[in-house]
Amino acid sequence: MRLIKFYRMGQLAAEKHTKYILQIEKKKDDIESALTEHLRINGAYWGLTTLDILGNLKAVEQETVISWVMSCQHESGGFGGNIGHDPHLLYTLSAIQILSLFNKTQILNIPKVSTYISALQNKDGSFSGDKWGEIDTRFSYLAICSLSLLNSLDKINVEKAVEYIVSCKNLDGGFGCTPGAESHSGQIFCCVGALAITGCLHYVDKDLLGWWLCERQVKSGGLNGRPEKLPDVCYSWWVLSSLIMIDRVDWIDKEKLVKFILECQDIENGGISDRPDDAVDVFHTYFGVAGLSLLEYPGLKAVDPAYALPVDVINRLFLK
Ligand code: GRG
Repeated sequence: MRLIKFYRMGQLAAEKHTKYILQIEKKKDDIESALTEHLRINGAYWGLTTLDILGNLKAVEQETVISWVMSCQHESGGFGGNIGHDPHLLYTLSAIQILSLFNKTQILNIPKVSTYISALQNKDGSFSGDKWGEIDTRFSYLAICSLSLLNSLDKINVEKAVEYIVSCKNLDGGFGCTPGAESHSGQIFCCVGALAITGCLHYVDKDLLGWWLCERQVKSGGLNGRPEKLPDVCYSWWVLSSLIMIDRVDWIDKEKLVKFILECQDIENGGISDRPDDAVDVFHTYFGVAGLSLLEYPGLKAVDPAYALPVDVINRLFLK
């Protein structure tokens, strides 16, 4: 019955999206590639995870990817966005996630990587993203998710880290990047994700936050990131994963959201964009495909809403 509903509204061009992702690597000279050179490892994570959700990770030359990822590691233990670039928590998580996809985290010097991450925790429990010191709840998520995947959460003060995240909770039930900062769906994903990973979801006011999150759905069926803003496929990840983690996903119209995501596909050349008829990119292709997976669209691997990796990858890591 549910399958019939999905097919009536247009289908996911899964093969086209696979081809689109596989050809990105070959187009190293185009403008998009030049602009994203500094965060290539992050783009690789989004692309490879999308391929895995689509069941096509085998189409990638695993050894080449792994040796390139390892050559992005800095002597401090952290990873840069590309070879020779400075390390940052974002790229360090992407490297760990890529190695997790290929079941290869054991090739890491785990104590060294976790020392790099734990050194970025500040006295109040917050995290800086790199040696330059900016603080943001995104960095709390990056550190907590990375260390959890490496089974090394004991290397940080988890209690303090949670305390800092809770101090960023607002009266509307959402979370911002620092205490008192406006609630935004992206930050909410980071805070709720970090609280889910550390077993601290009891700090979330689930009904209040659920209400704020479900109000992000606009007429077209798409979701926005905060009040009065335009819908964007990326929020099919940030909002939906948060709603699932707090068990309030039934509060939105899922069918309308599926339709919105499918309308953002480039049916001819593959890839998904932020809104219908805009240019596609690898990030929105992940957000669309992963969003559809969270909505239980047929034929896709299930994704873990906190770790942003396929559930089978997470089970393989934790049930070992
Ligand atoms: C592994 C899934 C995963 C994530 C890593 C870096 C990170 C952790 C999460 C980022 C969360 C975040 C802040 C997402 C929002 C990104 C975004 C679209 C910001 C745009 O903000 P505005 O103000 O857009 O330009 P709006 O939509 O509010 O107009």
